[in-house]
Amino acid sequence: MGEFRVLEIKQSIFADNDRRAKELREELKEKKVFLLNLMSSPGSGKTTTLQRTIELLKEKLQIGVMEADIDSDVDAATISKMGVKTIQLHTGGMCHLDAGMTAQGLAGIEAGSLDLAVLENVGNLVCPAEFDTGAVKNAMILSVPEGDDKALKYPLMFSICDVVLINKIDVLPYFDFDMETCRKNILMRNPKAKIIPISARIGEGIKEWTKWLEKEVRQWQES
Ligand SMILES: Nc1nc2c(ncn2[C@@H]2O[C@H](COP(=O)(O)OP(=O)(O)O)[C@@H](O)[C@H]2O)c(=O)[nH]1
Ligand SMILES: [Mg+2]
Repeated sequence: MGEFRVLEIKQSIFADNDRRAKELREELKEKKVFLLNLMSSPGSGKTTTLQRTIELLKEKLQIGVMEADIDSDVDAATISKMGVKTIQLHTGGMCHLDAGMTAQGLAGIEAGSLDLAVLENVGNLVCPAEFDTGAVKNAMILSVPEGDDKALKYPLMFSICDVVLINKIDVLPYFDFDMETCRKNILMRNPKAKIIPISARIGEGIKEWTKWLEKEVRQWQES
């Protein structure tokens, strides 16, 4: 049998991406642009939460949104109606965004003039957690119908998130979802996680979330 080398491609992909993500964060710092990476399963409420967030913050912050999707522009069409800069990023089948793709999106949206750029990542609890996008903070949404045990099943996603929004609390009476169990499971994965129960539908909790976000943006810009 001939000799051959084994190349650990995955590791080199991650190392390259981590380097690019670090550079991107430094560029964002210089330009005083805060990048939020918003992740969740499909249908947990990323786009709806963004709509509520934009309503409360668009008079205070210049906001731009990057809508990542495998192949559609439904969410970009929804968000662009809110009167903020919007761009659709087609990943061409990829289940996540990496730092290079995010940098292309930021250039496409001319993010230099923004206070807050939001990346709505591809709906998936696995792949997006593995790739640092260069974001200043990672947020994820877990919705009530998905169950209170998700942090046990997707440990990496919960461990890399700074904030977890528990969405769709308006439907709590109809699901076997225990808020305290959910909190306990999240904090077991990530004791530092900020947890905010919300309903993007009726607006509950959105003020607390936007207050947290605005404070983080100001801190990033002033530090
Ligand atoms: N009952 C309820 N439905 C919600 C809430 N937030 C979003 N939805 C619904 O959940 C579905 C998926 O929401 P969407 O924002 O598109 O999720 P995304 O795929 O994560 O962007 C839509 O039918 C929304 O109207 C909520 O707080 N409560
Ligand atoms: Mg969406």
